[in-house]
Amino acid sequence: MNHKKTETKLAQLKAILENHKSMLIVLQDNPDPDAIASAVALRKLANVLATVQCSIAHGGTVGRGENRALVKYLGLNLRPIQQIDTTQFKLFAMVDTQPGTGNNSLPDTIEPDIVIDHHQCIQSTRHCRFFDIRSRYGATATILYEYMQAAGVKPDVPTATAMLYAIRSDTQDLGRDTTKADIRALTHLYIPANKRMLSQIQRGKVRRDYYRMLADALTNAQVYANAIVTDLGQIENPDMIAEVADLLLRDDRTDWVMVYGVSQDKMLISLRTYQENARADKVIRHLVSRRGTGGGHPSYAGGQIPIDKLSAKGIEKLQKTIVNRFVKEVTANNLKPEPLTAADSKSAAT
Ligand SMILES: [Mn+2]
Repeated sequence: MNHKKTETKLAQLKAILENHKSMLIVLQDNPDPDAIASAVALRKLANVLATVQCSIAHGGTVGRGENRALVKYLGLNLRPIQQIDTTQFKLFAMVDTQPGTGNNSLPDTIEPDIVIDHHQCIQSTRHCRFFDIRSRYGATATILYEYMQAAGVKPDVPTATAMLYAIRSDTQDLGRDTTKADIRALTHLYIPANKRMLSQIQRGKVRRDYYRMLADALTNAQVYANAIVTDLGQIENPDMIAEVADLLLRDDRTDWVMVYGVSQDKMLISLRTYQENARADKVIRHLVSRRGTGGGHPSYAGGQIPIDKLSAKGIEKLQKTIVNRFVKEVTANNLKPEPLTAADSKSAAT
């Protein structure tokens, strides 16, 4: 997006902020580094442009070791949205997610005033007072970086570090779904960022049960020609789904991965692909159609299906359906899967 457009947007944003004393910034459930960094950047802008006090809230948990380390480093008080009295706020913002996408927990009755995101723009967002959706951008933090630059606001060291990490993690070090804007933002953020802290965050401590979950995920992984599917079962840490998906995509014979698990009455699904011109965001919407919600980016996407009304058998049936749809969509039909970790596995066809 050109500089002029960012300046226009910034002026609109400022005008909205100026009339308020406080704002609730809502993140996606189980927020990732991009959501966290974008919230911190928006809070900074709100403080500088209009002295607005911000609270940051989300559904789900921050489970991934790296993300917990990031939140700790930022000294951030992320609040569970269920514990927030939303009537205390007159101004609501959403970053890295949009109203009605199914991956955030802002009550449907509240329409956010401000939406800044890099996923495909959805209809309900167009009703909001202010929205800036740049679906080609690799990270929401890149949009916020451009706002800060246009506003002449320098990110402090922790904010710069978080934004740098956000862009690196959403684009996998500029390797997926990246634009020139992301590269420019990352280059500029690199100088002020705390590189040693960044390295420590990326090697954030994990809980002991991480290794058991990982072992289960690998043992359960099934290979369907060029695709791997694995079931994490009931999980306390939904971030694990995305983490395992990234790990499995590194298999040298695989270009599609689907990982799923159950958390808080929802079946959660992550998709990843290496295939050029593939559209993981479209595939996920097909997989969850009429049952849940899904979205994302060309090479990575996620979805969720409510299962609170299903029996254990019903859940099993649902999971089978989703796996079948996925396999049919991305591989040659009628393959018999084989375990990923079986000795000397070549391919399902042999
Ligand atoms: Mn993002």
